[in-house]
Amino acid sequence: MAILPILEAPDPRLRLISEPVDTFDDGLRTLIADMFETMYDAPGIGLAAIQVGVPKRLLVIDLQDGAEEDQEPVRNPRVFINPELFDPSEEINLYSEGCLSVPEQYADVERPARIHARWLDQDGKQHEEALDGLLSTCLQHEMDHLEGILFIDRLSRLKREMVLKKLEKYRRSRKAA
Ligand code: GNR
Ligand code: NI
Repeated sequence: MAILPILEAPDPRLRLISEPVDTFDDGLRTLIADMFETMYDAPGIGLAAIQVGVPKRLLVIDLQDGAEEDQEPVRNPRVFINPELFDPSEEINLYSEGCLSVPEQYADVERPARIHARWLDQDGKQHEEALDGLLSTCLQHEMDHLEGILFIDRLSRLKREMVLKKLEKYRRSRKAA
């Protein structure tokens, strides 16, 4: 297993549209294991393959409930391959999102509160589920990555420019440290 480097904005590879996965082999299983290791190390609750430079329609999520309350996190690793979203709720949710590719920046993003999803697991088996709460938000955020979209693209231009300015400032402080 390996911790992979995470691409950061404005890396142009984050703008690629990812291609469907068509082979379910050991290479795919190794990539999935490395993505989980990279996500847990970051730490984050989701990771799309393009964030580690692989333009495939593959993402991993683990909300790790309890991780922020000083408890042992409860691990629930989930793999989504070639996911499709449908029947979004009219009700909209506001969540302060972050992204490992836009480090240390957070901003409120509006998304449908509930969504239906269809996807394949690492054995190629199909699943379908109705999702809500943070899982719904996180899956929509990850799906955006497959289309080359970052959460900052969903902010007003003013807010996006503020976040990008703060990201530059954070980068300078990180370099100086
Ligand atoms: O770790 C992450 N946290 C998060 C918080 C709110 C909404 C979405 C996310 S996903 C993010 C990890 C990441 O960048 N995934 O692409
Ligand atoms: Ni992200």
